[in-house]
Amino acid sequence: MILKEYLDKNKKIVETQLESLIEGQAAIPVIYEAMKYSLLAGGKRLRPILAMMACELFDGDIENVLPFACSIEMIHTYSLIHDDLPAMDNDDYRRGKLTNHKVFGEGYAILAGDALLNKAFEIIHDTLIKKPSLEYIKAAAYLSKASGVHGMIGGQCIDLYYENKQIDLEVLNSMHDKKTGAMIKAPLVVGSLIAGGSEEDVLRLERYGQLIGLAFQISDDILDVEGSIEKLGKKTGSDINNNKATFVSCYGLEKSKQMAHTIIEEAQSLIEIYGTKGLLLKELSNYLIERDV
Ligand code: GRG
Repeated sequence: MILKEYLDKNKKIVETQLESLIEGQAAIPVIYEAMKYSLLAGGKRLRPILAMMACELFDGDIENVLPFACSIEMIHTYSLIHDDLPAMDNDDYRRGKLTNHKVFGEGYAILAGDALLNKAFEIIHDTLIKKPSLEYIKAAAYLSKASGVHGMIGGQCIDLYYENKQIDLEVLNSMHDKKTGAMIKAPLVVGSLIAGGSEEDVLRLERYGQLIGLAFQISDDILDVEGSIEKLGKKTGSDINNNKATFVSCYGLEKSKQMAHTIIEEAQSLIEIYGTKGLLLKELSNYLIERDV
């Protein structure tokens, strides 16, 4: 199957599932509207799709990985809502719409992010109750760490700390490995674990995730300079305006593009071992640095 078909098909599956997971909630004012507003606002659904691809690579059943995949998208969406707040990046547009706090106010935006994070772990725990296998528990534990201080939140803290300060390249890499990379690695590890991949496979997919996560971040920095607001659905130039150190500000545009290509080649060589079964992952890694959205 070609990549575009796969992405379209699985995006629909994820979105249908997200809608049903967030439907029929208790009648508490505003909060569900605020949660749904951002969760169902589109987006590439890259992270859940990575979990599905990893699961299928090891012949796992998509139904089994779907609760984890949707939980990962909820955690990702919460991080975007919080990242857009005035106290963080202070953005007005996301996924082509006004940001959550612009519509519902800062209080509800903070709570909607918190609620999506809690909902994600509620879904995971309900899944563990139904299927308390060691692999599922390992997947849940990995995701908890990846989204916390040792992963995404830690990366965001480094980012915040270094605003308006000089950052060395080692710290820049470590920041992105945590802030962006952790939530790209997590779905690949989770998908592999759920499908019963071997320890070696899980580690290989984790390394592959680390590499494509880095390339994805480089392309994000490039798009912040070269991308268009219409396609991206958010304003560009936000890194420069917020005095953020990025790959582009450290290395320049051309070198950043070269670096992204080299990193993707290394990622692709890692999964060569899976032959034609790994072709979708290979195509996806090309898409990550060629995208305009
Ligand atoms: C806990 C207060 C508090 C805040 C957390 C951790 C955090 C805020 C933010 C970090 C998340 C972040 C914005 C990382 C950058 C990664 C990135 C490139 C996000 C955009 O992902 P895409 O392009 O977006 O996949 P779509 O909209 O397609 O899902």
